[in-house]
Amino acid sequence: MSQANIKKDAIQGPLYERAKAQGIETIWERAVSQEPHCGFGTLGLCCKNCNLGPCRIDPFGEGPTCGVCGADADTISARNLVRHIAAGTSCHSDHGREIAKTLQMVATGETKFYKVTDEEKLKTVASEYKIKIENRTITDIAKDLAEKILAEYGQQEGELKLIQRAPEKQKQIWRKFFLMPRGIDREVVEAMSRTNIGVDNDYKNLMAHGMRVALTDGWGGSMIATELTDILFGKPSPKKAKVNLAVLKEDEVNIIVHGHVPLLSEMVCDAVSSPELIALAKEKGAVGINLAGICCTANEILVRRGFPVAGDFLQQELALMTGAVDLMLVDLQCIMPSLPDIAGCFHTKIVSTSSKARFPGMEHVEFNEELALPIAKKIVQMAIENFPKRDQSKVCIPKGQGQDLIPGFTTEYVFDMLGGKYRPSYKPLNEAIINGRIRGVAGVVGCDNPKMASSDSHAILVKELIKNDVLVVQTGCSAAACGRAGLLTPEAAFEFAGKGLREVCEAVGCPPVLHLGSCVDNSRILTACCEMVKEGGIGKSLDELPVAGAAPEWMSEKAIAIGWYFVASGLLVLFGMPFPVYGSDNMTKYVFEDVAKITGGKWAFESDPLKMAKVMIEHIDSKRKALNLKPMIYDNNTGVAA
Ligand code: SF4
Ligand code: MSK
Repeated sequence: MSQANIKKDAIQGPLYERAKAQGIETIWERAVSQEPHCGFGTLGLCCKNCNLGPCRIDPFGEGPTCGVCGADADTISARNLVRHIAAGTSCHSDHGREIAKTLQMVATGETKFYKVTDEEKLKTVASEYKIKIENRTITDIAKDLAEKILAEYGQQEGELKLIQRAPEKQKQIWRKFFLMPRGIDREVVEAMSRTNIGVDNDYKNLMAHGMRVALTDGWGGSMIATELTDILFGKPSPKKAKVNLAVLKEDEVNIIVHGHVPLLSEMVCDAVSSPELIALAKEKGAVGINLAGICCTANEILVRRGFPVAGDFLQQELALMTGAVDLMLVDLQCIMPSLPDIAGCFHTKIVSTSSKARFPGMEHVEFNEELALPIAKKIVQMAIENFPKRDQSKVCIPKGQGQDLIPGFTTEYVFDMLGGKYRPSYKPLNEAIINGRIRGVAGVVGCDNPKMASSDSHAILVKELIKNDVLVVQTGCSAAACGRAGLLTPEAAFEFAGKGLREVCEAVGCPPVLHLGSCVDNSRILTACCEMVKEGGIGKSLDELPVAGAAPEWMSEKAIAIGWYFVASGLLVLFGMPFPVYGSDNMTKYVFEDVAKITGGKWAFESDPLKMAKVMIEHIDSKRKALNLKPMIYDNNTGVAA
């Protein structure tokens, strides 16, 4: 029952050894200390939803078969899963709400530190919300759009606006099976209500609502976050950048931004180029100010501004172990509460900034949009003032300058990249799939997790996919992992890609692995799939496309929500580890069989990255076969014939 495989990972390296030598505990020790994980929890068989319990079901049928209230394994595991989906959806949707609120403040003049950067995208999205565009100012359009979106969070009836982007068949399925989301907060509140003791006890009915909540995330909260961030800060575009802990500088003030919502980090990007702060840094003995990121804040400032990525989720503690971080500022999501303890071993200051996420042991400087830039400058100044306290004898930064990568691809950029300036279209991509130069498209996304046995699941999986001519799109920490492995460069096509994909990458000069941004930017994968359907020739609906998705090392409830919105949208999703349902035969059957009959989407769990690639490639090939597209040869490392 326990996950005995704690990663002995290349990611750990000398910084981990350093922590161990100094007796500093990191995620790897804590992971081991939790072994064996609770079997009831792993199987989804424990419930603490009321004070009659906590209750647990005996998976071997020798003990209790239901909780005190009579809830059985099906009900308990379904309720738990729906609560995970609701929590993940809440995170992404609340992120979207903060961006919408900022757009509103821009329009009403409550903040002067942000502006509408992408007017064209503002008009496009506003039209989808049926807002009048002609003869109106950008400010008026932005005000209406922000108001309509904020109202949509509490909308009681009707359908979300951006979900109308989906192909007709998906919308018909969602309407037929009552999966179509009405309002964002509404669906999450209903999920919490249904999962109370004595409310919804039918696992199928619970899971239908779970899918409705997940769809609210992908086509609602996350898509809103992506679209409005593009409107405020501009659409990302490909640019040269660097990734890994070597991007920290011995002779500069090192600032790390960590978390998810890019409202403060964008301001920090501006603050670090302020002449007076650079002068102050020099006065304090530094050569300059170096800004880098961790987790999805990193991805946000990477894809829009080209700032380097120091690391992903698993590397947040190791970044502090360099002894070279003068200040790490965090907002919310994926931030380990262990950070202040490690920072305390060095001179590093850690600053929390969100009223929603406070951490014992962290200094708090509360962010607000009205004073966004002054707050960012204050935090940068704190970092500079802290630089002279750095003990250079304790500094240990990995050698090198950081690995090159080209991030910043979007749904829209594919038009320009493949279609050319004068005939923007998805036709070249679809044609490349039809003629077999590209076999299909795979999204490889999500977290990293010390439970995974393989030292680098993301890179192994992605290399196998591109070797077999599958174009890969990425977001989140998975993109950072593959970036570190050198897969996000055009040159990677020559080294790792199959012949067909290599030719396409060579012709357009793009990497075989495209970085689309942060976790909320998984919504770009949905919209890109919609464009592929619209273009025609490779399927009339999302479930017909030769595409597949994977989160090899998922850990967050957000990943569960993301996985479910892709499956509910008709796609195959593989997780490296199962979510907790195996304790219920009915729920297991629901996940593996029943859901496919409803949405056309599928779940699979596989921890071996090469076998994972095999499942994805076979799925893509089955879709190609159904579309009568050219059959492909499968060059596999698993020793299993295709
Ligand atoms: Fe136990 Fe039922 Fe209460 Fe859950 S809801 S803790 S199964 S009594
Ligand atoms: S940051 S959710 S560890 S991808 Fe978006 Fe990384 Fe997973 Fe957090």
